[in-house]
Amino acid sequence: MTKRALLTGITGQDGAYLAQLLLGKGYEVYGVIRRSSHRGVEDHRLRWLGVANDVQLLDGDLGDLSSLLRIVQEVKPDEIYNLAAQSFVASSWRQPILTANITAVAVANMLEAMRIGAPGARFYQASSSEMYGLIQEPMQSEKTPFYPRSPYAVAKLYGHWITVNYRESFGLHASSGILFNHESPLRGIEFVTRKVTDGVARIKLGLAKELRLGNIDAKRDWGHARDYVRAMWLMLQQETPDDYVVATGVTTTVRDMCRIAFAHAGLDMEAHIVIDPKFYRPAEVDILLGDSSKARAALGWAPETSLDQLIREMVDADLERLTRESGTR
Ligand code: NDP
Ligand code: GDR
Repeated sequence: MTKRALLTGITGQDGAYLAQLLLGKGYEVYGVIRRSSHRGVEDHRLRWLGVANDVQLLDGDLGDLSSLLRIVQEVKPDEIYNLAAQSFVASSWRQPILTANITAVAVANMLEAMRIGAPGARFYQASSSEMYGLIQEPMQSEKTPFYPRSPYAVAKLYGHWITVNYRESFGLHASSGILFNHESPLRGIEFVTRKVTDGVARIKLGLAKELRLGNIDAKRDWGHARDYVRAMWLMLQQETPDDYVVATGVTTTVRDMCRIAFAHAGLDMEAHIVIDPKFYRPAEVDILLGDSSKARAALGWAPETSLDQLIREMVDADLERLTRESGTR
């Protein structure tokens, strides 16, 4: 029997890589797409991976329970991956209520839609290392206490706990992946890695002179999205639902990540970076470093891409795209 997977957030970075992975495994892949999104622009990631014609997109919005119920009843999915969110931390201070509605409360919408429409399905919730916030332990595992530092992280905590609660209350096969930062050439341009690789490519091609950044002393545990969606799938293949940290176990400053990008393009970083307080956040997460030993042991998961390889791949992709777009060669 062909398995059916339903993805929210299919037009985002992880949705695109996960759709590609699942199609490769022979799944029928369905994705929720909001009409307020401009199709053609918003599914550019699926096109970049060459899978846009192989997925079936259905109108819906995470904030609209009726649309989710209809979709779940129509698709009858075996697996549901809830990836949709207002996912940009900096925006969550500017749009705290929207962030709460979509990143927090709407997780209950998706769980309710599954409980009513497809109670036998398996559910994945996209939880986040941002939930650790103000760090309580040098390496963060499933047992580390949470201390959220942004409206986004507060919202993700609700999503995390409502998933655990539905598992414990209703016996649903619901798992939560506490994923540390993961990036790719398909990363949104507002996130720091992509902002840097796009900026470096622009400077290299003479399209820009400087790159304005905020707190470059922040440290993150960065991996490749392609590796991380594999962990999502593995979680739903387990007999028993559970929560897992997914991380590389290496932390790097934004400054050193920039160093990799500038060096790869043969540019002098000090000559181009400008620190702009506009990009400082009201409260910062200074450092994240994940302990993914549980996922490694129970799922047999391990990351396959180093930060060096990841950033070089992103710089190359941005150079290629901008060269094409600007007609520079
Ligand atoms: P993106 O920001 O790239 O994608 C977010 C997706 O959510 C988009 O497809 C967007 O659709 C969709 N979406 C937003 N609002 C709604 C809505 N109201 N109804 C339906 N869909 C909506 O995120 P990523 O792919 O990077 O991340 C996937 C998930 O994992 C998110 O929940 C994120 O918070 C979480 N996460 C991400 C990490 C990372 O490092 N990437 C780490 C840990 C957790 P549209 O195209 O229409 O805007
Ligand atoms: P993050 O990712 O907030 O960790 O959330 P982001 O790339 O936005 O920031 C990482 C760190 O870089 C610092 N920084 C800047 N960030 C941005 N975006 N722009 C800048 O100019 C800049 N300068 C410095 C930030 O202050 C921060 O410390 C991501 C998202 O994908 C979440 O959805 C996800 O849950 C977490 O990762 C894990």
